[in-house]
This record gives sequence, structure tokens and C-alpha cells, in this order.
Amino acid sequence: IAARRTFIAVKPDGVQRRRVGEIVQRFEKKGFKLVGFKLMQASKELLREHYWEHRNRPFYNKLVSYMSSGPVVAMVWQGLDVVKTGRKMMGQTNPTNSLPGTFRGDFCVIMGKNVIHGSDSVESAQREISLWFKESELCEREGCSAKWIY
Ligand code: 3AN
Repeated sequence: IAARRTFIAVKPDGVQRRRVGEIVQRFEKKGFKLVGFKLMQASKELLREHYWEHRNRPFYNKLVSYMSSGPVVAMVWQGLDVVKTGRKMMGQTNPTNSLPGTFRGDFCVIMGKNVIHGSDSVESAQREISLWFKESELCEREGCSAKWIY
């Protein structure tokens, strides 16, 4: 089941642009299941860890500052091939190269403010999910939200 989960975050500019609802809606419409969701102000410590692989890149500090400049919506989505499909739904890192119909293709123009984060592999998804969420914050059981349906 871990291989069928991805970490998605609406970045501060995505929250400011009021795109949370539409992003959630597109993942739901596609057929994925929301298993974790929280609005939070991420600490620089968390973000440095999150973007650890970019620590030597020139944009690293700016990226961490931008990601801590306002609240983000951290989410875990579940479903078949959700990591790969989530990446397709996002578009490319540079919005200029992102096709219409993708979040970055439709909602933004600047690489440094590109609306959404999504794990790039099953391994990073596992790492990012455990970094951002406690196990108890994820809705695990199949049908756990449907106890009232007979
Ligand atoms: P993606 O988010 O598409 O997986 P990564 O992991 O290469 O892209 O980069 C992480 C984030 O760092 C991007 N979402 C973007 O905000 C920022 N970023 C990447 N490359 C650059 C760059 N050359 N200049 C400024 N920001 C960048």
C-alpha cells in the first residue's frame, strides 16, 4: 500500500492564489483517495530536510524561505500509480514547459512560485510522508470514514 501513496503540498503561493479546492477536486475526480490533510506553517527545519537533495543548489535558501513564507496544505493521496500520475497532473518544474490542463500549466508562470509539490518517486513519497505526517494522522483503514453506511 505504501507504493500507492504520494505526498502532495499546495505551496504558499497556491494557498494565496486560492487553488486548494481545485487541486483537491482534481485529485478526487481522477479517482484518488485523500488519506492525510493539514494546513500548516512549515518550519525552516522541516523544509531544509524536505529539500535536502537540493542543499547545494544556488536556489536552496530562497526555496526554503519561500516555502516558509505562508501556510502550506500538506496532503497524502492514495491510489494506483498515484506518484507517477500525480507528477503528470502537476506539470513540469518550469511552468513555461507545463501543458495546459496541468496545475503548473494552468495556475502559474514562475518556477520559483510553482503552486504545488509532489513526490517524484515511490521512495521520496515514503520519505516525505513520514517527514510531514505522523502515522496516526493518516486515515488508514479501507472504509474507515464510512462506518455509518450499512
Ligand atoms: P519539482 O518540484 O518539479 O520536483 P525539483 O524537485 O527539481 O522540482 O525542485 C524543487 C523546487 O525547487 C521546485 N518546485 C521549484 O520551486 C524550485 N526550483 C527548482 N529549480 C529551480 C531553479 N532553477 N530556480 C529556482 N527555483 C527552482
